[in-house]
Amino acid sequence: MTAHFDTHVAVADPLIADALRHEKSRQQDQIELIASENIVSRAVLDALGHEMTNKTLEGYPGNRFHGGGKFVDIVEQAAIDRAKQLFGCDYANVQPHSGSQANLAVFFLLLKPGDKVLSLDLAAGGHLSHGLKANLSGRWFEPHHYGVDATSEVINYDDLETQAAKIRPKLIIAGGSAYPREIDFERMGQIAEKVGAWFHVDMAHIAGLVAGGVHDSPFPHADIVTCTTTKTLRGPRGGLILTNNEDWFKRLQSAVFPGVQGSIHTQVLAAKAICLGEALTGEFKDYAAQVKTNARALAQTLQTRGIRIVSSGTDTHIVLLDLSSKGLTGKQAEVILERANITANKNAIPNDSPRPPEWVGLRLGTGAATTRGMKEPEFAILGEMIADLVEAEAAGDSTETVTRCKAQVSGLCAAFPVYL
Ligand code: DSN
Repeated sequence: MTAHFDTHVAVADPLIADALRHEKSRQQDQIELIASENIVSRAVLDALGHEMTNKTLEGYPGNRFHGGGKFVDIVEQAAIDRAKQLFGCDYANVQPHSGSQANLAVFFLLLKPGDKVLSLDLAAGGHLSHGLKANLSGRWFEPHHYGVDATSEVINYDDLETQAAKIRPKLIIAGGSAYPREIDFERMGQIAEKVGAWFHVDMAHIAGLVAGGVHDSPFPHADIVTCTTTKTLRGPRGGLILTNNEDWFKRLQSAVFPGVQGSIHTQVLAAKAICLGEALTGEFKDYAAQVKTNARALAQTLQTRGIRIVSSGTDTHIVLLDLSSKGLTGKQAEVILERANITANKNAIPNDSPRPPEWVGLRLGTGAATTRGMKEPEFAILGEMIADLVEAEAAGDSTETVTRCKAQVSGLCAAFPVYL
């Protein structure tokens, strides 16, 4: 947090200053294993608190509806150029306020109300913006979902092909929030082509792994790609849309603005440009590789301790635990971990209950703790602690284990500070 924080916010609004201060300490004192989180650089933080936030602008660089935009133009053009370079594509829209809004703009571009969409089932790791009934995407379009193989818990592309041929969707979506395995974008692109569907990849969770070259790129297989700049890409809250299709791109600009958004979050554009620049460095490639290595180390430790890992492992930053054999729900595990200052979230696993309180999954992710500098030995320690906590809670007596793990977490947090 910048130096003026303590004075300006504390004077203007003590309630909020206090909450901000506590949140900052919480981030230092807890180990973050929520798979969608990360720790942005100081440069990204500074941009988010910059006076650029005062600037109202609509439109695109060189073609704005308001005056005074020449410096935002520089920022937006840099973000566009860096996104294209990073992901190897011809066109980028860097304005979406979130991943869900990026997806909404894609639907606005490609679909009419009632069109069929085929996406990964939420319980198999999909995302709510891909056709959940409670989301606009599930109300305005006709959602169909593919799952994972009952035994391997990995997408069965032959089954997907059969299903797609039967449904004939207008759009096939790959990606989600809790799918731990590498997605075969080439095969999915072939399936989409065969059934006459467009192929949309939402790489929100894995964008940093793609950027770092440790996960296959959706290009050239996807027609259109969305992502967030948070998560493994380690940037501000916001979205991107990428494509190689020039005809679409012109319409896509209008689909984002004025289609689903108004004015730009100008300061976020600056933060996005910075994060995309950071992701182009060799240092980021090393980071992305370490994220994957750490996830494997965590999964291996937990597996050795008898906790079932959905799909028997991971190819990404995500490790999804099935706690049913331990007799715990995901929520119970989330609570016991948090008492020891480890944060994670309950999650559905394939064929889980439709009721979130009954879910038996716990989702872990390695992005944030890897940014703190933790490597395989620390992730092995974390795995042991998680297994200890789960077992103690299942046995009905976790007090001592919580106290011990909390002290261990405190040591790790001191050795690996969030900001140096
Ligand atoms: N989709 C939610 C998650 O994965 O946690 C938020 O990004």
